[in-house]
Amino acid sequence: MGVVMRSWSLLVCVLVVLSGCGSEVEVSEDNEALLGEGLDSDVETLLGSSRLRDFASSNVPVVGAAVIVAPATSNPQYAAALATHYNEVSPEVALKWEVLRPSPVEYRFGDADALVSLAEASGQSVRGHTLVWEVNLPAWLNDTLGPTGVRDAMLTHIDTVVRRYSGRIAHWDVVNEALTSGGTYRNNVFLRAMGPSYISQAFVAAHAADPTAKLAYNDFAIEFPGAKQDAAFAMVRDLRAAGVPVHEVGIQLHTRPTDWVNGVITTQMLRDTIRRFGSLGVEVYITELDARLDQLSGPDNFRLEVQRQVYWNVAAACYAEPACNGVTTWGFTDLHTWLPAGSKPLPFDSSFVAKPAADGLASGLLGLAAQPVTRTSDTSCFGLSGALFCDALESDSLYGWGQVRQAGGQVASLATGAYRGLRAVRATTPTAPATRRGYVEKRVNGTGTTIWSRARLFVPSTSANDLTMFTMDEPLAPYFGVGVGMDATGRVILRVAGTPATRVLGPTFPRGRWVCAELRIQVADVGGQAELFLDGSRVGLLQNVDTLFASGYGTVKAGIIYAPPAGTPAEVRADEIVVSATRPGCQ
Ligand code: 9MR
Repeated sequence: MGVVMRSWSLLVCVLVVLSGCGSEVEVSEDNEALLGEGLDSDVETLLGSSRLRDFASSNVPVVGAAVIVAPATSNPQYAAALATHYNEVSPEVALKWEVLRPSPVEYRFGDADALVSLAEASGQSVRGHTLVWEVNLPAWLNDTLGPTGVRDAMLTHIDTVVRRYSGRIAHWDVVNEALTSGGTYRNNVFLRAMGPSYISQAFVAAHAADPTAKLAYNDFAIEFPGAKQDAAFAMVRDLRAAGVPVHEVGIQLHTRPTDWVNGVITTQMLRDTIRRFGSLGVEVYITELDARLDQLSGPDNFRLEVQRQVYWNVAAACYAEPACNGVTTWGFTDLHTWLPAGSKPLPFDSSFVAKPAADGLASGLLGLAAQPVTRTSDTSCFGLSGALFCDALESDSLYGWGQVRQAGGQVASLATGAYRGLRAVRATTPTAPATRRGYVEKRVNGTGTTIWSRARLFVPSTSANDLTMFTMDEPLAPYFGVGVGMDATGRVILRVAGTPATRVLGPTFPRGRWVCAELRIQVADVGGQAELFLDGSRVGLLQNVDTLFASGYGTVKAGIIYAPPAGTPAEVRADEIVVSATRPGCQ
C-alpha cells in the first residue's frame, strides 16, 4: 500500500551539477540571485529526499494541497501520499456552507473535524477555505432572509466556524471570488443584503473569532494584469487603509499550459503580480494551482513536459518573490480533481506516482530559475484574432508511419497517428510513397483575417520531390487549400484548391541551404491575395485567390507537406514554422 514514488531523477541531476559533482553548468544572473549561498548543503540534504514538503524553505514555507474527505479517510494510498508530500492542506469542500450548514440552526463539523485532525497528526497546517463565497451555499441562505437575516447568518457562521478551529486553522480564505472579470463586485446574496461592506464585515468578524489566524482575500484570474487584478488590488488596499484585518492575498492559479505556451502568462508577469500585491503589506499565496493538460494537444510526453515547466515556473516565481509564502495545488492526484476527466492537472498521477510536474514544482521550490516554457518562436500568435492556441509544431503522418525529429535530432515520435515535435520537423523518407506534413494550426474567426506564415526550410540539393510549404485549411486532403510550394523541378508554385488551380509563381526554390519563406494570405476573403516571400524578397503575388473555404472551418495551418517518392533518401527539414497575425519577418 506504500506510495509509489518516481525518483526525482531530473532534479537530482540538476542538483548534482549545481553542487559541483558533475560538469560545469552555466548559472544565469537570475539563477545566481535565486540560488544564494548555502545551496550546496541544502542540496546535500535534499538529494536523498523524494518528499515535496522537504522542498519547503524560509522562502516558500508552505507546500500545500487541497484535500477531500472521502479518500483522505478511506484510501490509505491517498492519505499516505498527502502526509508524505505536503505540510499544509486546504479542505476542498468540507468547510463550505453547504456541508457545514444543512439548516440555519445546524452545524455539521464531521468532515472538517476529521480533516483538521488528520492534518495535525501529519504535522500539517490548515488553510481554511472558505467563509464567504456565493457558490455552494445551502438553499435556505437566500434573499428571502432579508438584509438583516443574511447579515446575521453570515456573521454567526463566521464566528462559530472560526472560533471552533481557533488556533488550529492557520489561515482563512475569508472572502472568495468577490469580483467579476470587469472588476465590479459580483452580484451575490451577501452584496445584495449588505452592499460591498459585507467584505469588511466578514474580515472583522473572522479576526474577532480568532485573532491569531491570517485572513485572506482569494480569487482567480488575478494573476493577469487588467481590470480584475486592479480591482482586487484597490479593494485590498482600501480595506487595509481602513484598518480591516486583511493579511493575505490568495492567487488561485487554475492555470492553462496553453496560456504559458502562448505567453498569455509568463513567470515575470506572475512575479510582478505577486510583488504588486506584496507592496500592500500582505503575504501572497498560490492557493489553488492546477494546470490542465486536456487543452494542450500533442503526445503525453510533450504535454507533461510543458506541465512540468509550468509548475516549475510558478514555484520559482513564488520563491523569487519575498511576498510569496506558499504554493498549494488544488488536489494533488489526478484521481481527484474538480476539472474534467482527462485534464490530468496535478503533480501526481491517478496511481499516486509523481509526474514531471512534481519535479518541476520541487525544482522551482528550490529556487532554480524559471524555465522558458516550450513554445513556437512566434510570440505574437496569441494575439491572433480568435486564436484558441498557439502550440509547438504539430506533425502527423497521414498513413501512420514515418519519423519526426525535433530540432536537436531527438526523435519526437515514431509515427503512428498524430505526434508533435518541438519547433522543428524532419521527415525522413520511408520505403514507400506517402505524404508527410508538419504544421502549426490556428483557429481564427475567419472573415477578412490576414495571416502571415513563416517557415525556415532546408531542401537538400539532391531533392526533386514535391513540396508544399504552407497550406491554409486542409479539411479533405493534402494540397487542399492554399499552399506555396515547390514542384518536382524546383519551381515555386502556388497551389489553390478548386479554381484557379496551381499557378507557377516563377523562381526556382533554392536548395541545399536554409531558406526563410513567408506567405501572406487573407483568409475568408473572396478575391484575396496571396504573396510569397523568400529570404525577404517578394517572389510571387497571386490575386483573386478564393480563400473563402477557410472561414467554414475557421482553421489555418502552416507547415510543410512533403511527398517523397518510394525509397528516396532525401529529406526536408523545417524549423520555426509560425503562424501570426503580424508579419513575423525573416532572419
Ligand atoms: O474543487 C471544488 C469542487 O470540488 C466543488 O464542487 C466546488 C464547489 O464548492 O468548488 C471547487 O473548488 C473551487 C474553490 O472552492 C474556489 N475556487 C475555484 C475552485 C474550483 O472550482
